[in-house]
Amino acid sequence: MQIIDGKATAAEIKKEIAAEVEQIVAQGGKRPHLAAILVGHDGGSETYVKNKVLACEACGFKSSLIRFEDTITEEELLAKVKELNEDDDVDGFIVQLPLPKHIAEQKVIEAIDYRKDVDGFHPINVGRMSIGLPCYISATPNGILTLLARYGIETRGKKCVILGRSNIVGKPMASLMMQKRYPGDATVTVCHSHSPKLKEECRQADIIIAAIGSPNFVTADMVKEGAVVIDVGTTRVPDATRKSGFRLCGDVKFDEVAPKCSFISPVPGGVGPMTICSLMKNTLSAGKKEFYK
Ligand code: L34
Repeated sequence: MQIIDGKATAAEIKKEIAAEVEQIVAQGGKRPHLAAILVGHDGGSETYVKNKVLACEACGFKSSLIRFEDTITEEELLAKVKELNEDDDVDGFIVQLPLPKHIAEQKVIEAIDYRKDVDGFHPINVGRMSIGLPCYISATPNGILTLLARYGIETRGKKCVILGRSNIVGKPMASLMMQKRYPGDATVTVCHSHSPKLKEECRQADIIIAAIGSPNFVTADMVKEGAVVIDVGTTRVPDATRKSGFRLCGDVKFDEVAPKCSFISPVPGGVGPMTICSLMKNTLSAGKKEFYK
């Protein structure tokens, strides 16, 4: 069994990005600039956005963090999105999700200029991704593809079961794993809360990608000997023994599942750091105007 080290892989890639940025700047090019909008004080979002700002520093990017209280109106948020769309210094930006309930997330996502949508959430990027055109690919699925490739994990003709059908992970993951190239060419099954034979599907899987946000959902009896298991879950569960009062829990019951796996990604230190690293790659592409002028 081999543990997939997302933290180390992300660190390596950030070094590669930083080297490229220094080269761009040395040749008189522009330092990529990522802006992030954070609304409210959700604990997870605070941590993830802080990690994104730190990653920008590690890559040699300029970053701007724009904070609003959760009392902000939808109109005010949309006005900020418009301002960032029109700011020539900003190469790409994100609006960290989730947003407060009184704001329509989809409306905000669609207000972002797709040429600056480094999250890859805009329907134009989602559509282009699904037919294999150059575009921003959403960070979590792209981070998972990078891990599969860097660890040389075979995906061609493999049965891949994806647990969860969210717009930011499950759906794009399914479309990428079935794309006609490596990593991809897999036979993909998407399971969710209404799938009657979820356990049986998992037991037949060569690759399981768990993205349901349900702590310890995947147990040893659901995993075939030699399977590859990727854990996308990051749920905060109360833990009185920790200074923070919580610990991060994946969707996979790691201790009992790991011994059966050929490869497994841990939580923390697996997919999370790769999500941030993929956002950095997209920001570099945005700075270079790689996909859109
Ligand atoms: N707009 N909203 C937007 N873009 C995104 O790409 C995200 N996502 C998801 C939530 N909302 C978003 C993230 O940034 C999830 N996500 C994310 C990013 C980073 C980490 C986890 C999720 C991460 O760094 N995880 C670390 C542990 C961090 C901790 O200590 O809590 C890990 O090792 O898994």
